[in-house]
Amino acid sequence: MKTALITGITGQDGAYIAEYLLNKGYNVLGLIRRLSARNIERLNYLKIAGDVKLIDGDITDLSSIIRVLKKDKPDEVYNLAAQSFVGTSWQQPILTSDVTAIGALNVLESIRLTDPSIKFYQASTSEMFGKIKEMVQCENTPFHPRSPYGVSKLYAHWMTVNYRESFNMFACSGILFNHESPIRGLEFVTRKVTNSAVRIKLGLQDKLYLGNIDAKRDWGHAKDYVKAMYLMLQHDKPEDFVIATGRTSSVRDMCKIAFDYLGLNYEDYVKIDKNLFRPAEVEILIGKPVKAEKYLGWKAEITLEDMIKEMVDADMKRVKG
Ligand code: NDP
Ligand code: GDR
Repeated sequence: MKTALITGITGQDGAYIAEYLLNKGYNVLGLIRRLSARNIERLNYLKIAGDVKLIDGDITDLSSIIRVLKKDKPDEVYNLAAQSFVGTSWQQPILTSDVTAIGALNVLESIRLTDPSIKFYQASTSEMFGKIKEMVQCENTPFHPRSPYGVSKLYAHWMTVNYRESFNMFACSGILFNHESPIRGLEFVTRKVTNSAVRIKLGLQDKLYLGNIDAKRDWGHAKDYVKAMYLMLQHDKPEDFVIATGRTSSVRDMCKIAFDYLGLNYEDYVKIDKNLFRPAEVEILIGKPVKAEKYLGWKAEITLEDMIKEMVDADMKRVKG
């Protein structure tokens, strides 16, 4: 039986990869930081909280990671922990760098010091492409991050590549484009829209305030994307992969899907709040997941339409109680 350690297990992707690995027969460990109230709603939502072992630790604290690696001896480490909200990264750039950049280095260094044969997955992001240099982005597209979050992720990405090249570690960087689900955080735009559309439909809210609704993203489903993480660590050699759907849609298009599904016209409810615009925007992203398809046999399966409808249905259930 293989053992996997997931940092960020309480987040969206952490919960889905935990579920996926449990179904594959893994012993699943999750690093969980100390909070005044335990935050395991997503693990509860997927009904797996009792099936994973949660271990206290924080990726900004090297010794806590070393301790768990020494004691529990995982075969694979999925480093998903991060300050992952782009908007907050301008308000808290130093914390974002400590967690999202140096945190990843702490995990890599802990592996190097304890057992360099442990396989490592780094949660890299399409935000590293930022101000895009090619219309469609692949593994060879040059980077130009546009936020402290993107810069921090780029540092972690290059450290992953560097540890692979320097110490021959099985370290992979998955460059994942946006992926969402019913357990996406409420601050991210898809879930903000599905939750608000439901509340508007039920008469609990009048308007939905958004920032730049002309921004375009390549949106997939988290359930599809965690499979790619697993496949990267089973590949015969450590490499980096772009994971995307290959289709881009605007925030406006996504609003239309959610509101239409509820029989509402989004234009009657969506208002623009200039304060929600970002200091530097990533206008458009579209990924080209050809390498993942060729070498991992991976392809996105769930469409944006089906995913948004699933999110609306889940929010309707939650809001109605
Ligand atoms: P979430 O924000 O949902 O989850 C982040 C996780 O990191 C949470 O479990 C959080 O714990 C944990 N965390 C934060 N700080 C620390 C810390 N100091 N020590 C230990 N754990 C910490 O993110 P997602 O699940 O959406 O994303 C997973 C990863 O993938 C992130 O690294 C993100 O940047 C990256 N990514 C995400 C994409 C997406 O579209 N979702 C696309 C590309 C990359 P807590 O619950 O206590 O806050
Ligand atoms: P992103 O996701 O920044 O791409 O990062 P987010 O959903 O926050 O924004 C997507 C786009 O929507 C625009 N937008 C708004 N965004 C939010 N959150 N709230 C709004 O009101 C709003 N109005 C318009 C944004 O300006 C942006 O263009 C996500 C995170 O999961 C990262 O961790 C991950 O690395 C990337 O996806 C890939």
